[in-house]
Amino acid sequence: MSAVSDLPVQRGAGLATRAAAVLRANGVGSMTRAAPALYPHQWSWDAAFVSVGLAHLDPVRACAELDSLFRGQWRTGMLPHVVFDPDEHDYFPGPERWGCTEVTDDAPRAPRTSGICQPAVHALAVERIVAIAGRQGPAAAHVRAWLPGAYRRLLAWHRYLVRARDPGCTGLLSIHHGWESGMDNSPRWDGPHSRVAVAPGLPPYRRRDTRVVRDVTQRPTRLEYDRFLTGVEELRRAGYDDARIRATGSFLVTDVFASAVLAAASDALAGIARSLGAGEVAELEEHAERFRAGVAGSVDAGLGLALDTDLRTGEPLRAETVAGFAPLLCGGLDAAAERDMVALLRSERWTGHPGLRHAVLPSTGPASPDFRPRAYWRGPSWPVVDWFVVWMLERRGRADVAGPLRRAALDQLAEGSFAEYYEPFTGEPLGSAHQSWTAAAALDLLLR
Ligand code: 9WN
Repeated sequence: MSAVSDLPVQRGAGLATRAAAVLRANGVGSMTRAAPALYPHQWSWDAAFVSVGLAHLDPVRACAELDSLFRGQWRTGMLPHVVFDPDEHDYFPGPERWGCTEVTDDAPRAPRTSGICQPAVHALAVERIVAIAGRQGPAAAHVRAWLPGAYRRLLAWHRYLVRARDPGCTGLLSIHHGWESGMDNSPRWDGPHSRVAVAPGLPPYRRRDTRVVRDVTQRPTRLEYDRFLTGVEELRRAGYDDARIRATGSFLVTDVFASAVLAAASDALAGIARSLGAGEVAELEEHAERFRAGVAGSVDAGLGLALDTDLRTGEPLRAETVAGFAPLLCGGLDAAAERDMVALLRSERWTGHPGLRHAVLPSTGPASPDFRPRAYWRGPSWPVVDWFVVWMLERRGRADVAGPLRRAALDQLAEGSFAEYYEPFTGEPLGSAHQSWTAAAALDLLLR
């Protein structure tokens, strides 16, 4: 592990050492808890991000992290959003609440999993692991030997998304639950969530998150949580059958951020296919183009951001959130439109807002009426998101845009608690401490 960063060298090296210690401490066998107390299982997109952090320490362990996640892959190809550690019972909602194996044969008997998915960042993580492992030495040889198997699993995952979540070939993925977006209570979903009627018969439950994060202003509200769990009941009753959910589920939206992730991940997977001499290159390139076009076509001229759509009403969801910058992740805008979007990103509505402690991207625009600086996905800045935006921009050759964001993200992380998210005006760390993906973000931003 060799530190290269814009932080003074010793500070950067110290931060990388501490980040590595967090990842190691959160590891249980070949999986890493998303966070030690709040999320004591393996989450899907967390595991992908974590695997990139781990690759800097031990590429073999990075591969094992993804293998562990893919053990939860469903027969349909779906990669579930949580793979449960069988030895950990103090989490809610756990496998019993999801009840997947009780209602569908598509879910594996073991490990137990949830019944929904998250953004498909995994092929991008694999591309990065291959790059970090390099071409020489035993780690590189291990990754090379592991890659064909990983590729087949990723291909099944991508094909599931394309088939089941965009059956009309629109270039936009639909999601069935707010948790699938990974940005659970974002104002993006306020309209659609308001139409999720909390079931009178919702089985009682006791939240665990608010016993770990005692300041309830940092977590989703009671009503939001009731709606999340109503969604779980609906999906379980539909047997986690995508076609049935599409026809009857009360929450059905396109997710422009997840669609951009799939476009970029399809580029990455096409590159992997090419390197392996696999036959699906053209298919994967077509997926990338389709979703890139879908994302680019979602930009709202007034807001200057890409918007999701409520598929139950046909209405665009006019929230100013970080997801609106989705086209910057995957490309697809013409030069003038990209210039406008970059200008918006740098403007006082976003990273140039004079109140920000660090010029990072808050989850909701600080000038938007929806902005709440402590409330989870309604305003706090999430280091994992900044890292991902930096990484995608650099991947697209936009180091000019990525550079300042990268430096600001590292300044925020230098505080050293590896918080899940931060109050953007004060820099106060919020949510979980020692969050695995935040440690991974620090490592990759420092060591790239
Ligand atoms: C529900 C693990 C996960 C992240 C999500 C984040 C949060 C869970 C929660 O934590 O979601 O899946 O209980 O709030 O929103 O993006 O993957 O870190």
